[in-house]
Amino acid sequence: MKSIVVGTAGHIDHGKSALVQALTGTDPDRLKEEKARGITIDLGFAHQTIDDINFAFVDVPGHERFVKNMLAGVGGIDLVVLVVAADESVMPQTREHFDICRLLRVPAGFVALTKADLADADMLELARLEVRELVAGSFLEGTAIVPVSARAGEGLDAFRAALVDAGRNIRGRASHGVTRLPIDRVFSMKGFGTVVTGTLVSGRIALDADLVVAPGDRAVKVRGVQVHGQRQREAIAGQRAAVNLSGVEVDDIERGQALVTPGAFEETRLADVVVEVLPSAKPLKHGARVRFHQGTAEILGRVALIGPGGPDRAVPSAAPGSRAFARLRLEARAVLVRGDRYILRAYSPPVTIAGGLILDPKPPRGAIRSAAALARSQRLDFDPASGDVDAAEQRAAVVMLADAGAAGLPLTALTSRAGVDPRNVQARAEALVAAGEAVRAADVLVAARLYAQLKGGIVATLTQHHRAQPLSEGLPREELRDQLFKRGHVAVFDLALADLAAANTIAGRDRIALATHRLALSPEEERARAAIERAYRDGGLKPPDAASIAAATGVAGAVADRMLKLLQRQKVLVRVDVLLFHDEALKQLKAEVAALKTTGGAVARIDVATFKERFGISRKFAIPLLEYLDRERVTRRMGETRVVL
Ligand SMILES: Nc1nc2c(ncn2[C@@H]2O[C@H](COP(=O)(O)OP(=O)(O)O)[C@@H](O)[C@H]2O)c(=O)[nH]1
Ligand SMILES: [Mg+2]
Repeated sequence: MKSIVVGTAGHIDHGKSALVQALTGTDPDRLKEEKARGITIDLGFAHQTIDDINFAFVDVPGHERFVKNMLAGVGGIDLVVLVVAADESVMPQTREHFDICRLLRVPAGFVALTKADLADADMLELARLEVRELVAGSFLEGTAIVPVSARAGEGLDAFRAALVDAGRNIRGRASHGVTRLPIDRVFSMKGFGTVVTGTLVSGRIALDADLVVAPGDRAVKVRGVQVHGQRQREAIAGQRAAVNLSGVEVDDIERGQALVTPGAFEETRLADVVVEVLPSAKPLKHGARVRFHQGTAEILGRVALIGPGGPDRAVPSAAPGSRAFARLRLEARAVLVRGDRYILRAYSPPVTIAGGLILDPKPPRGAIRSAAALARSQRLDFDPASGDVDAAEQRAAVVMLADAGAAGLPLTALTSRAGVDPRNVQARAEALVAAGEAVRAADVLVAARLYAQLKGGIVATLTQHHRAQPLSEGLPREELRDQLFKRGHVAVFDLALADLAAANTIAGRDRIALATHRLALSPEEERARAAIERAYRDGGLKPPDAASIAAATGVAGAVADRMLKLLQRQKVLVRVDVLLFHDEALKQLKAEVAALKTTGGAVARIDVATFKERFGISRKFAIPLLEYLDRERVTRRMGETRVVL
């Protein structure tokens, strides 16, 4: 069965609650104080099935002091009934509630002319005219205006028909997306514990699901789900649900938080937005303190206008009726994603002044009074109702890639920040790569331009290094990273090296060099290198002393030192303890010792004395070499002897 959430809207005492009660039989005014004072203070709830549609009613207070409660209820509605009393016609909160519905882009609705029993034909006609004037050019233009009397019970059939009519045209909400239920009530139920209620604006909530209450990222488990007072296995988007939670106390949750899929939203105090200033409001000044409403939350914050501004020194402002880009700086964290709509009310008096669309819930800190910042906002701008959503999503991802720089944009941020449906994340990443905008390394994306710069930087740095130090075989990998990509994502750096190696541009693992790099030795160095290498090769297991190699080979001391280091870096000479051996001598030794094992098949043992004798070397060489063989796992020491492995 289709579920539709209907919100009432309209001035106080215009008969909203009476209408809901006449339709559903439930009095939505549930607080003692509401009964005593005869007014709605907080949200009221009731439900009714008409034809084959489930209507969940969210009844809101009309009093100007309780607009914040009205806002907590209107966020998730599919359809609004704008209630106008026929005897009073359009009043201030009729306008304010209507403005709010427009700014939030409530998708559908119609008008109820209530208290029809108190109005004669002329009054009714006047009210109709005023309503038509109010809704001209809006989503309610041309919709039904239904006279009703809750008291006399007249017009209710026509009202139900209008409700079903409007309901049929409403598209369902996305129940496959991420779960999000802005919490509007929290209470404790005997035998159950913590229960939260709200309108499930997207996704589903199933029994035993693991979700989080955010802001605060508190992990909870779903112990029970009720929809319209009935236990269910799950609630789906577009339904009002009561959810029994374990893992959290009533005192730890409040209205304004949301029950969401872990990691799917940004908890943020900064958001770049489109702001639409109401024509009836004062100019919205840069720096203005405001009340930010989104979902069921109300958070104080300030508006900073984005863009270079005019040449004058006056505080910039957004004119009434205009559309501008702004950065909201909130005083507490909000749970936001790109595409969310919100309302701004003035700090004092708290009247509705503007609303708009979240473009980026996690913008990079930095200057916003610039032409570049304005251009960035323009690239992020979009209309969720247009057909351009796919292109807009791609554009936004490109901006966010540029923001992310070398650190890269994690794939998860495509959902939490750019609002990409989790099922489309891989496709979006592929589209960015295919368009030449991004390069993917493990689970991060990096801007293609920056990646090209990194590769260019690696080649340039190595070129310079080889020029400055022709005897070096290259730069240690970590040093290269420190120089070029210190704050960058390591997977991106690794990918750049792998790409360059695959293209045969660079070579090496621990030390990176250009593939074309050849050691450039002077003829003198070449001779010295050859002489030293020969001396060690000839020395075999009784190599010369490094300190006297210069004298022994007739090479100048400084040159000999350089060549000794070079031969070690090239792994021609290998350091064992304080001695240097030619690599070939060691390889041959290992082979010969290992071969002992195969003669006879029995366990081969070797001790210092036989080792010295066999290889004709003194203790000075024998001990470090035997320990070397142990380290190389050719032998294992057992007391005074060694076993060949
Ligand atoms: N005569 C008449 N009075 C009504 C009708 N509907 C509501 N009222 C009265 O108008 C007052 C305000 O109604 P209520 O539903 O609380 O208004 P709300 O503030 O918009 O929710 C109450 O005293 C109701 O009894 C109606 O159809 N006819
Ligand atoms: Mg009421």
